[in-house]
Amino acid sequence: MKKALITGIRGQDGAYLAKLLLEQGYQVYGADRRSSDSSYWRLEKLKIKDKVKIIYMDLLEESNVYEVMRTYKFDEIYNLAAQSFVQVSFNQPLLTANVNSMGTLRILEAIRLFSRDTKFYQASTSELYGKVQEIPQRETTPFYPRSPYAVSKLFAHWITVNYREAYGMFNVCGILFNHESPLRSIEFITKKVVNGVCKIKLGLVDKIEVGNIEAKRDWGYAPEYVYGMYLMMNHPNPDDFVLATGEIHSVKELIEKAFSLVDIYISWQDKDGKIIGVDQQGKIRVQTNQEYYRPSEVDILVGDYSKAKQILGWEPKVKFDKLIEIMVEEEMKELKEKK
Ligand code: NAP
Ligand code: F7E
Repeated sequence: MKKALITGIRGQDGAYLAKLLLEQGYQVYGADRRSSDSSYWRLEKLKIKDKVKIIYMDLLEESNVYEVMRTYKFDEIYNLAAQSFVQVSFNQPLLTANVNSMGTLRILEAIRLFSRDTKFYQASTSELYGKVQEIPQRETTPFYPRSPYAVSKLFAHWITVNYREAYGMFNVCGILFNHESPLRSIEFITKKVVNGVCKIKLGLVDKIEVGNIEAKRDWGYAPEYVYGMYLMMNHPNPDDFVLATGEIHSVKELIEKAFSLVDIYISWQDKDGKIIGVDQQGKIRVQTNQEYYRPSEVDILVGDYSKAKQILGWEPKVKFDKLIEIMVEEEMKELKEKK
């Protein structure tokens, strides 16, 4: 039985990956940091909480990381832990760098010293492309990060590659474009919009406030992306792969799609106060607020996943429309249950 460690076990991807690895017959360990909140709601929702062994390993605490590597000698480690919210990285750049960059290096050093046969997956990101140098972005596209988050992940990406080249370690980087699900945290735009739209439909709130609606992303479905992580780790040659859908949609389209699914006409107010359309009840439904703009934005991301398709046989089935349908349906169900 293979033994895998997932850092970031409480996060969206950690939960889906744990479920997948358990289904594949792995013994799954989840690395967690101490928190006053003892709930593991995502693992519970997927009905796997009792099957995952939780161990404490804060990426900021070097001795934790070393001790865990020395003790367990995992077959595979999936490093999903991160300060993953781009906007917060502008307010907490040092914390972001410490967790995302140094945290990754702490694990790599521990593997190099104590557990050399452990395979390592690094959660790299489409944010590395930032101010994009070509469209669509592929593995060979030069990086141009645009946030402290992206810069921190750039270090993590290259140090993972460097340890592969320097020490012959089995290290892979998955350069994953945005992937979403009902388990997404509320601060990210898909979940925020879906949650807000469903609450408006149920009469719980009047409007949502958002930032830059012109930004364009390539949004996929998280369970399919964690399957890609597993394929990368189980391929004979360690390499780096883009996972994406190849479809591009703006935040505005996301909002329009979500409102259309609950049959509500959208009325907008932009950040200069200009109103576009008023709904049947005379209400503004979407308000643009400067607070949600970023100091430097990533305007457009769209990935080319042909390498993953060719070498791993990976291909996404759930594209934008279906993704938003899944999220709206699940959100509506949950909100009605809570009511
Ligand atoms: P997420 O939901 O934000 O989960 C990140 C997890 O990391 C959280 O459970 C968090 O713990 C944990 N963590 C934060 N700081 C830590 C520390 N010091 N020590 C130990 N654990 C710590 O992220 P996700 O969406 O699942 O993404 C997984 C990974 O993929 C992240 O590295 C992210 O940057 C990267 N990524 C995500 C996407 C995407 O679209 N989802 C795309 C590309 C790359 P708490 O629960 O205690 O806060
Ligand atoms: O923003 C715009 C915002 O926060 C998407 C993380 O998983 O994917 C994620 O990072 C876009 C941006 O995701 C709001 O300005 C407008 O252009 O959902 P997001 P992200 O920044 O793309 C990458 C691949 C990761 O690696 C990250 O870990 O939407 N936007 N209005 C807004 N975004 C938010 N959050 N909230 C708004 O109100």
